Formats: sequence, structure tokens, C-alpha cells
Amino acid sequence: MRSFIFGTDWGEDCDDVVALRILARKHKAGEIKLLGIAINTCIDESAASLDAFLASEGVELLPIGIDRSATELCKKITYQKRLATSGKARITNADAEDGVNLYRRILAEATEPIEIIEVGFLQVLAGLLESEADEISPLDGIELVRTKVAKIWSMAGKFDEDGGREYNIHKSELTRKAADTVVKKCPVPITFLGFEIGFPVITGGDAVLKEGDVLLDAMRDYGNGHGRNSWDPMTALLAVIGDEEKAGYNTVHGTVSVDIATGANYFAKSENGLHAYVVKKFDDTYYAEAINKIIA
Ligand SMILES: [Ca+2]
Repeated sequence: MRSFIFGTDWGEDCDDVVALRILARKHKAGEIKLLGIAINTCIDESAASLDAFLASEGVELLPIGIDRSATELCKKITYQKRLATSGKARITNADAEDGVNLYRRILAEATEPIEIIEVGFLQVLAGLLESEADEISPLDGIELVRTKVAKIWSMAGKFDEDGGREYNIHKSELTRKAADTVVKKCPVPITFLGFEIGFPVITGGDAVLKEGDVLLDAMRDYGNGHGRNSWDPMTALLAVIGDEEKAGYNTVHGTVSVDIATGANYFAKSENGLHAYVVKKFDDTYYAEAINKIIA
């Protein structure tokens, strides 16, 4: 069975919650194994709200990591409050591991290749790549990733124009540097799902989800009770399917670069590039229906 670590800027948008429902349901169904989750934003309710959502999905207590320094990356308190005070949370931030440690530990312990899904900012992955050998593993971050990670699926970038700007990359100096580090240092393939792919695909909301559904409450808390753009759930479903072609996409291969000053991303096409971005083969309803079928 394929195993995943999920990275999320939990709280910055509600499409992360839609993505996590897909992963939680596939994990519960035994189709994938979710080994852990790394949160790359930090407010007091971060770990508790994420765990409460997993608990309400019927998922066992999973290893959760957090970047405790990322307090500048999420100022929004929307669904986190409701979930953290729902009485379902089994942990708080204090119980969560450091995000980079979580990655290092899970990768060090892995006996099978692991895939990473990242639908938020890239500083924890950058921290992993820049990590040194320690008591967890004699391998530095780049070697750990090279030997243990099969592939990374990332919601980041904008690829329908040269020099496009997308939030997960351009938000701040920290996120721009992190994205630059990841695209330069990551030794394994990364498939990017860009802003332009998820923007026109609307999923979830009250046309799809029943009253009383925690996901609908979270979407309403965020202000998207009638559905939300599908950047993160499309990335999660693409990763779960595990094959761009089968998931309904063509791929363009090459190398991503990031302008640290502006947060713009660029793409140099090449057959052997470690990076790829996806392009839709079908119309938007194809992807929306595939997601709604899973989350409803
Ligand atoms: Ca996100």
C-alpha cells in the first residue's frame, strides 16, 4: 500500500479540510496509509483542530507535526476554533512534534518508499532538506529524501504564464525562500498542481454536503458554504490516484525556479527535469464530480 505524509497550511483556507477528508476516507478504506501530518502554520488551535477533524472522520490518532515558528503565516481563526472546542481533540500543539522532526523520524523509520503531499507553504520541507544528521538518522535531509521519498505532490505555483505568482510561494520572504530551497535542493520528482488548475473547479459546500457535516461547518466558518476552489483536494486526489494520466492530466516536464524577490515562478521545459506541472485533459466538471463523490 502507498504511504503518505500530508503537509498543510491548515487554517489559511478551507480547501485543506476538503483535501484532508479525501485522505482520511482513503486511509480509513485501506486504500492508502497516512503516516503523519505536518502543519506549516501555527496558532494555538492548530494541532487540536486538525486532530479533532481526524477524530470526527473516524481516523485514529496520527503523528502530527507543527512548525511552531510559523505564527506569522496564519492569522486567521475560522474553523480551527470550532473544531478545537468540539471536545473531539485528543492533542494540542504541546503534544505535536516539530514538523521537520516528524518528517525525519517517519522517513528514517520507513521501510517502503513514501510520498509527500504538500498543499501549503514549503518551509517545513525546506527545513527537512536543510536538516543535518542527528539522533533520528545519520543521513542529512537531502539523503533521507533521496533514499526514502518516491515523489512529492505539491499545490504551488502558477504555470499558465511565465512569471506567475501563487500564494503558497509568494506570500512572504520566508515562503519565497522556502520554495526556492525546495525546487533547488529536492532530489526526487515533484509534480506541481498550479493555481490555474484548481481555481475554476468548485467542490463541497451545501449542494454536496449534508447539514451537520463537520466539513460543511468548516467551509461555512471560512465563508465558503456554497463550495470552494479545489486546489488542495485536486492535489490530494491526484496523489492518491498516483498517476497524472489516470487522474485526467497531461504533464509538462522541466525545472521550476522561483524569484525570491517577487515570488514569481518560472518553468524551463526539459525531458529530464525533476519537476512537472499538470494540465487538464477534461472540463472542470470531471474533476469536481470526482472530488464530490468522495467527500459527500
Ligand atoms: Ca492549502
